[in-house]
Amino acid sequence: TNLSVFIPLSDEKMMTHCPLKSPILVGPITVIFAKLPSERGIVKKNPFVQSGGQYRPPHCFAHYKSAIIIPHRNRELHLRYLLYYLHPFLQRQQLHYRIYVIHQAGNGTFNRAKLLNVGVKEALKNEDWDCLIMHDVDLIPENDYNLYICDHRYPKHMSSAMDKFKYSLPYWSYFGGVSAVTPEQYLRMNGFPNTYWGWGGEDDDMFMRFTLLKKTKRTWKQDGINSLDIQLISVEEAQLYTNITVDVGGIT
Ligand code: NGS
Repeated sequence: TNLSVFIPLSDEKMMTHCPLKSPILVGPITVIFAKLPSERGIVKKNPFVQSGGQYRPPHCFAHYKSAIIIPHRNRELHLRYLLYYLHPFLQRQQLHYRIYVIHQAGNGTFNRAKLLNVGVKEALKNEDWDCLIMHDVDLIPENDYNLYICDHRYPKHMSSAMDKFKYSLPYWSYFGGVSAVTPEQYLRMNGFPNTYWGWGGEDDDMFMRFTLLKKTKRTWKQDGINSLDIQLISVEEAQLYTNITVDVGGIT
């Protein structure tokens, strides 16, 4: 007979890549801090976000995989607003992403860069991310044309126009706020310094790792991911983010 048989392709096999430019970007949005959104409310608004704060576009293959790494302690309200705005922002960019919150246990001096090192290390256990986005908890992106993806040639500074700096840079080498490096760039710069306790300086050190100036010139090879010394306390998959708690020790 001339009869043939066929097996229908599963949805996954029929799925194509997302368009190179996401068609659902909206550009600038108005960020307001009126009523604090509830965690449940955010979960409801983001039905495709999976446990651990992970998302893949449901109808197409993402071009880019970005891990968002947020150092954190006692900034629950900031975190809530950030999650409220960040999840939809990343989904409009049609990224495969996961949000990691790195929580510093105890009351010792905060160490942002060390928490970032922990976040990178843990994130790379989950997935071969294309891009690591280092994100302050108190900064909210206002325009989704600012794509949370990496540039393979250079580390990228994402928050180059912040309201508190009148939408320009406080100084030309400013690398703080939000910045993006590929895992390859991260390894090449020996990660981030572990030795900046309390506020300030660590982002300048991170910047210097590429230009190798001043103190960093002497320290970057010894102080980084190769010297990271921490106690991991827990890794939990919350609904809106992966919650990593770590004891980073004290001033050494
Ligand atoms: C510099 C700090 C940076 C900091 C920047 C902006 O002075 O870590 O100010 O700070 N460098 C040193 O302390 C060496 S801000 O205005 O955002 O509070 O990011």
